[in-house]
Amino acid sequence: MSDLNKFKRYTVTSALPYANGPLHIGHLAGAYIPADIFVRHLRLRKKDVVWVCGSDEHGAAITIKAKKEGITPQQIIDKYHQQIKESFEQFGIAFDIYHRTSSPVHHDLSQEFFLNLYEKGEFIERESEQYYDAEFDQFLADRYITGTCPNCGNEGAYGDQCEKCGTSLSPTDLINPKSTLSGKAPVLRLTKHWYLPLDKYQPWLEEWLLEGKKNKWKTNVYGQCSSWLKAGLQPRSMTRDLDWGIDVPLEEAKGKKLYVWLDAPIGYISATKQWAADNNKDWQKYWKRQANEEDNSCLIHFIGKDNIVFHCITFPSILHAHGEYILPENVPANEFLNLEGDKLSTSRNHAVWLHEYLEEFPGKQDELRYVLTSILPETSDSEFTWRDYQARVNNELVAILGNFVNRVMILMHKYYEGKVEGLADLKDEVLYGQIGKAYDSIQESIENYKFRQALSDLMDVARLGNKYLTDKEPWKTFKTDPAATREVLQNCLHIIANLGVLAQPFLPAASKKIFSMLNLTGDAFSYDEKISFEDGHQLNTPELLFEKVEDAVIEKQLEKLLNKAQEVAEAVEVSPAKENVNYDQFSAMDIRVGTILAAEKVAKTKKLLKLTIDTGLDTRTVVSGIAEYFEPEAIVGRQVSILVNLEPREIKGIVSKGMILMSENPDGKLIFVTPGEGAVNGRVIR
Ligand code: B3M
Ligand code: ZN
Repeated sequence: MSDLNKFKRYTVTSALPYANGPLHIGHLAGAYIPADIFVRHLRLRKKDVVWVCGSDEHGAAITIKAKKEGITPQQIIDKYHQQIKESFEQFGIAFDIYHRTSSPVHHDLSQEFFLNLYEKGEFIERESEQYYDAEFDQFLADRYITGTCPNCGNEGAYGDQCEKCGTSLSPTDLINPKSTLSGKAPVLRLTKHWYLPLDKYQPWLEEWLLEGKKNKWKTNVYGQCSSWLKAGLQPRSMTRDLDWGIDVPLEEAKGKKLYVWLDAPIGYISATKQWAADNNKDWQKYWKRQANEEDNSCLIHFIGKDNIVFHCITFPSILHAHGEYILPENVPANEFLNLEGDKLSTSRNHAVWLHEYLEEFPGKQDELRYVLTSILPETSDSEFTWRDYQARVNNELVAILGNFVNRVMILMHKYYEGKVEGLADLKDEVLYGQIGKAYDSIQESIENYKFRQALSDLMDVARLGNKYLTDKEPWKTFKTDPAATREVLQNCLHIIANLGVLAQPFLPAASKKIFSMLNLTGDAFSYDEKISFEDGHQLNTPELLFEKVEDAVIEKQLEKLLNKAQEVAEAVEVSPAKENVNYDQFSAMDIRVGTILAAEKVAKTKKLLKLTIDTGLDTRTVVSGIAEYFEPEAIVGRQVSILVNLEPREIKGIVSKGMILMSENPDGKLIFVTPGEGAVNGRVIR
């Protein structure tokens, strides 16, 4: 049995979704379905476990969405928190609490954390110059400042963006800047931010992560961590000059907010606090180091791969710096789920939305759980297609599991009016042994985060049942050997009951249906509860566990995806065409394939990254205004298109040679213009 068994208590977390849009199948496959299976399993093992989640309600994700919908951040979070919470509930995701980071408990705890680190002198304090409104006593970030766009001359450009030409800006880029509060010209003033010295924690992290977790963590997770450590960690600012978020609890930091990635993971702890208060528990047992190490709780974070750095580097560093908290035992992050050959995308509306699925497929939660569990992106990206959904439901759920249960139930009713006689236990030794093995292997797989394997082992039990029934052919012996016939069918009932038990973490609704058909009561059957039938036990009327998915249903979904893509394409505003150039003008531009070798933030800027590019001609530096959209760590190794003969320009003291070609998605987020597969550094793009 796995390592997990040494713990008395479990604290399980799933990434807090941003309350800025509905949930889709990618979310489910990343951090929710795996955790739901894991937690249901622990509960069946009668473990003490709390599973927390909630809405992440701070950060640019929220304010940008509010701006886009023309409502306040508060309205955005209220709207989507409610919708997300309801979708999770209807889908049957069984969190102990679905909390929110706008709650006072959370604000208090986040400030407490900040102060704790502050008082220990953990933060590095650094100053840089930013615009300030002396009359209103406030720094002017983003929309608090307007001026003339240096790009298109629009006089009403904001401090973060010109809405006319779409250029993204910093306040210091604006010509004739004005405060939107006082209408006056701002002054430059130094502003201070507080940085977490990740470089200082690096030796500790290396020891904890590289030594401690090497053999236990998934290779995709461990690999990402070790490459960041190899690149060397840098201090990271934990405060922002923003108007939405949690106040930095320092007199001298008035108007500043905590960085969203400081407060969000603390959301796990505040959610636990709220749950404990509601349920008469002690939250500290689930989060703090106990006097006796063996009494510590086991902390597991379920997340998607884009959140690995925050859960494996930043948050553990914060917990470590604080000192009183336990650290994650494992972070079984999943890779990404694609949809119909393309990345899931909120902005392109290329997604299967959970609330729409629940509406269009009422009562079919288990079908989606099943399909997504079978294709979980556990070790690499995977893909959802509607045809595959149909095939898995029809050929597996209906044809294997549903069919076995149904055949047995029908025969039991046909031959014996649904009455069990004699035979309380499973009598066939071979079957008995095989089912026992399935119990072991399924649990072992779940505890090692191999949910696809566990599900496949569960289906093997149903296959075993079908084979047993087909081999024994009770319909042929009914007249000639009544005792043997009854034994075969009642052995099958035992297989069904065990399927009911084992299916609980994966297919909770089907498993309830099974118990109800068998007329076995009880809310949840733990693994070690012995299932037996009393003499004279009456079965209930059979009902179908699953229904076939017809072609028309699938075609409708495929059409819907196409229509959505069409709508989005039509809604995107396209800037007017520029004047013609001749061929020579075009070919004068030397555009090549290159690869990003290194990336780092340019000090004292929000938007700039210093990139080191292998252009095939040389290795050179390019300063690019993409820092708001990409984490430096995430783009190293990426192929890009680069204009190599642009005149060198000095930007913030760095000589930039060339320009990376970018475009934007419908939300205005910058995206790379990526060379196609097989592109080679230095080759000309023409
Ligand atoms: N709100 C979700 C995301 O990056 C982010 C997770 C927070 S977990 C503490 O999509
Ligand atoms: Zn402009």
